[in-house]
Amino acid sequence: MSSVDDFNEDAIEVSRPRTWAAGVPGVTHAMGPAFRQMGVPRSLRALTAMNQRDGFDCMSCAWPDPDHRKTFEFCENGAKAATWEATPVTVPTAFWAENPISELLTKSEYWLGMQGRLVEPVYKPAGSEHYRPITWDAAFELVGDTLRGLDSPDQAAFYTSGRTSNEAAFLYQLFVRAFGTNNLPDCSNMCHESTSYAMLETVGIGKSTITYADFARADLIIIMGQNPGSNHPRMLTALEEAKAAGASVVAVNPLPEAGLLRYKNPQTVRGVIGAGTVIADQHLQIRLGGDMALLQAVSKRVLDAEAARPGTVLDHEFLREHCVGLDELRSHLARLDDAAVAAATGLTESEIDELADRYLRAEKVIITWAMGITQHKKAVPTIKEIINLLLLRGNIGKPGAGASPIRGHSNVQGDRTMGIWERMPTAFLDALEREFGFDPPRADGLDSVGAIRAMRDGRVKVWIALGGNLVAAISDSAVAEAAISKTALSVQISTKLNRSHAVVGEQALILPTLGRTEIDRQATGPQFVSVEDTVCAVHSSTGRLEPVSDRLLSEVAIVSRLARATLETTTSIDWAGFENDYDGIREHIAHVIPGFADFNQRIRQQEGFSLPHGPRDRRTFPTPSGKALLTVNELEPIERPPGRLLLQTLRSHDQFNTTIYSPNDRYRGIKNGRQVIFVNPEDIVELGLISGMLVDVHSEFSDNVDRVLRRFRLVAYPSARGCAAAYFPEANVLVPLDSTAEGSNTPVSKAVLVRLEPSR
Ligand SMILES: Nc1nc2c(c(=O)[nH]1)N[C@H]1C(S)=C(S)[C@@H](COP(=O)(O)OP(=O)(O)OC[C@H]3O[C@@H](n4cnc5c(=O)[nH]c(N)nc54)[C@H](O)[C@@H]3O)O[C@H]1N2
Ligand SMILES: Nc1nc2c(c(=O)[nH]1)N[C@H]1C(S)=C(S)[C@@H](COP(=O)(O)OP(=O)(O)OC[C@H]3O[C@@H](n4cnc5c(=O)[nH]c(N)nc54)[C@H](O)[C@@H]3O)O[C@H]1N2
Ligand SMILES: [Mo]
Repeated sequence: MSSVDDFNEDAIEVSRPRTWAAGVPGVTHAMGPAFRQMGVPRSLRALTAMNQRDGFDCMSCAWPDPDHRKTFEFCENGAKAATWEATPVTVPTAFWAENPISELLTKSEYWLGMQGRLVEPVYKPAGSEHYRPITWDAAFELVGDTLRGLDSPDQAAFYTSGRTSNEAAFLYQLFVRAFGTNNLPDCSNMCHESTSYAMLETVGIGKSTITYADFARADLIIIMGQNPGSNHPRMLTALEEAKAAGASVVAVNPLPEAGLLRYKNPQTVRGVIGAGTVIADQHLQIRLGGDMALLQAVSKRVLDAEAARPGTVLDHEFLREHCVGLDELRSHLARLDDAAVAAATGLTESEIDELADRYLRAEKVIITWAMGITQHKKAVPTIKEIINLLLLRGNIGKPGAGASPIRGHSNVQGDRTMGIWERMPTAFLDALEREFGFDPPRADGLDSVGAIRAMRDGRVKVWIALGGNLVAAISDSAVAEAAISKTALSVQISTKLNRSHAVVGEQALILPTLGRTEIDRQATGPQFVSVEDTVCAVHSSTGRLEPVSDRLLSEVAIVSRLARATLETTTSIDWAGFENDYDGIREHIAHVIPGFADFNQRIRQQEGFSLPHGPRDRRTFPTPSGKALLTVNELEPIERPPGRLLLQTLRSHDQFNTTIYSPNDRYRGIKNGRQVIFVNPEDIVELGLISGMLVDVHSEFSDNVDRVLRRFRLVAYPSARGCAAAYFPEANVLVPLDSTAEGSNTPVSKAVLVRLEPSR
């Protein structure tokens, strides 16, 4: 990013990485910052309401709630997310006159976030260098007039970040489609899109096939490309419980991530004073992008075992009744090249044999995955290989077994269910048409990468974002910033400042909104919203804190008023009614979206409810053939010329996506800085570099544009050989916009070819 960081590279302190992680709060780490920023009463009210049945859903990840919740049902990083939102600090009116946009452009994400909550709508007129306060009415009128003035609705794009509630998301897509476009890019395009594509094609539904309870019933849990210790800390409790019930755990990861190795649960005596629980029984330190080869090699061993002991290894009944493609898969894997597998994975035959043995010994296997799998060029076929391996032994649709993508944003899955997708299926559009009596647009809209291209090329002129920070989150930062700067109007609906407020169109608006922690009062009284977690469970979320300002509007209110300002006379939809009473929105959701019948009644049940899922519940696969598909996927080696490394971008322990809580990454031993690149010590020697020196990181793509990160500190780190790591979002400058995953169009943020040069 071009912004100056507050932490200069000389201040960075490096120490040994941790070998264990704590999942649920130790008082020191989780409660300390909360008490300091919010004061004790507000903190206690916030944190004790988090993930409770009558409280709000934690916004830090999509991990599900267990049936038996504890008083403190949150983790250290959930506490950081809640305090970041619930801070009483607000951006003062004088801020806008004091800080021209050119000044905001020099600030880091950390600095921007620390300015506090946004509390008044602000407007940057054409030709001005400053935002200035504007009334809500004038802001809505401006958006409505601008949208109505476009030549076509397709000249606008409407982004969503995955923190948005079901109710706001449903209303937003309704507004956008009633306006006349399917341009609904979202953060999922950069996240689990590859999962959605691969699973939709193979099992007919792009969502996890397990429930929370399945973890404790599994014999084997394989965690691929995921760092739960930092990004889904409450998952460590589920893994600890699974281990206590006899499961074994395998981690597949180029890094020895703290949470995968050992877990100390601060809510148990053993966790506080003991050595904790060893999480991974086997750690396969795979090369970046090697997973597809590994999965094929394990599936081949399964098929070989069946050939040696016919009738005893595969789940023949399941394969016969529910799957197609076994013969093709068998003949394809018979030709698997062991040397290609070794080169791609960097693993030994015996390591792969051990994993295959574990898989064969287990009756019930869960495979979980996240960004280490989804953000590769070959992410979609890799996930199809996960499905292949599971299907061979019937590990889908039985207790304790299944495919479990672990989603990131707390309601990213629900937003998709509600219709936030640029290519919703015909059945959904038909249902909208029936319910609301207008003809929704049918042509596919733009995804995130497509929207940036369209703004770059002048095809999209209005950019509206319901949350998020797209310029920072997407690849090719320079191109993305230039693209948004070309729009006629950019609108950000946000809780706090970020880079996307500094990268603006000719005119720009910031519309401040209530956060999930806050009480949402409307004409008919306080409202609650709903969310869907990573295992398809839907439950309510009720804000418990006094709003930080009485000038804020809820997301639902903002969307409802945007719709009224844009469409008032053209539809008969009762937008104002929705704002007054969210039950009215849920009533329509119940009619439009399968699985939501009696929504208003069932969401008020204590537990919420679980959405129907054919493969999970009844082994029915809603694919065109009605069967699960075993697929044939060609391995393609990732070329790494001599003197080059493969780089992945990942999250530190003290960030939430583009939000930076602190410059530290405790588990990886980093303090006071983020401009670091982690490289295996033997690679450092081989490259003729010295650990601790400053290097420039150049990516290498065929377009020959020099994309570079300057003055990054080289940190010797026990990564797989040939593989390096740096933090997202800083490293996004390295990835060209057109480098996307095949099929899903997700930016390729993992396994980026780079060259390191000593900084001058
Ligand atoms: N505290 C906190 N929580 C979060 C977030 C956050 O930023 N902060 N973000 C949320 C969001 S939106 C998401 S999507 C999730 C993200 O959760 P994660 O997917 O855990 O996020 P990353 O930090 O990208 O970590 C990627 C992991 O995959 C590994 N990996 C990278 N490449 C490969 C590969 O080729 N093969 C294998 N096997 N492993 C690989 C990396 O070493 C790393 O451990 O977390 C969510 N929760
Ligand atoms: N290189 C690289 N790039 C990546 C990734 C990676 O691993 N590597 N990960 C990708 C992934 S998985 C994701 S999900 C995307 C994330 O992309 P985004 O979802 O666009 O980014 P966030 O950083 O989560 O958005 C944070 C902003 O949302 C706003 N916000 C917070 N809470 C609320 C709320 O309640 N309402 C509203 N309206 N606004 C709110 C705040 O202003 C905050 O600054 O980034 C992707 N980009
Ligand atoms: Mo994500």
